[in-house]
Amino acid sequence: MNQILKVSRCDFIMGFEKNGQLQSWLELNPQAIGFAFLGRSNVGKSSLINSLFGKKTARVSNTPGRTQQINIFEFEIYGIDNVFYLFDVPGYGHANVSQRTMKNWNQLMDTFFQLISPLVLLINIQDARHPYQKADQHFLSYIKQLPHESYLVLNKIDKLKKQSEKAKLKLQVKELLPEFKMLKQIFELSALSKKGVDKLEESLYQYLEKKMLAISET
Ligand SMILES: Nc1nc2c(ncn2[C@@H]2O[C@H](COP(=O)(O)OP(=O)(O)OP(=O)(O)O)[C@@H](O)[C@H]2O)c(=O)[nH]1
Ligand SMILES: [Mg+2]
Repeated sequence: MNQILKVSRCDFIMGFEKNGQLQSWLELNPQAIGFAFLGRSNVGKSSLINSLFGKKTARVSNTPGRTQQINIFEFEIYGIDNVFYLFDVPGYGHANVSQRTMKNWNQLMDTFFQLISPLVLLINIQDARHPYQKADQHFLSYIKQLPHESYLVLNKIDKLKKQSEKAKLKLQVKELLPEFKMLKQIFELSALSKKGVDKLEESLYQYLEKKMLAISET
């Protein structure tokens, strides 16, 4: 079996609500290697983070929009001797937040995407039951122009019961691909039942290995 991502340590560093602090951190870490989890509110970002990095890394909630700040963690894994970074980013596409919150969120995101190390993999999580919503389309179009690699994760497949629903998802994904070439891989999984998570773990390990090699060669 191939190596998979097995986290030996994951520690919370800081939660950023304000632009200034976030900017300083990102400027100090231009070569950070790691993963950013991004998606609409409630798609299961925090749940997936917990299933990969340990039970209580991120906060899971029933209230959409709960994660309001960019939380940064540092982690180490078995097999590669280095410190990596994990970014839990608040969900995009909120309907029910104040203008002020929205403005703050937009500013944080602008800073994040302008300064985030290009070695960070952008992991876009969508809901497998209804992927590629308007907000998802905007988001994918936005990250298309960035130098980062990205993955698409379709979460909550445990909720797809019918064969016709699964077939529909396959078709939707196929249509997406030609437009978004920066999507290196697509995963269908359930953060809840863990089905399909192992394939992602394998790929995440390979990603870190590849970036370490790239850095050592420069
Ligand atoms: N059935 C099912 N439920 C899930 C899955 N993943 C997450 N959930 C549920 O979806 C809800 C939202 O999960 P979170 O992990 O908090 O979602 P989030 O994307 O971090 O949400 P925000 O932080 O608000 O942006 C919770 O009730 C989870 O238990 C899954 O794979 N299957
Ligand atoms: Mg969350």
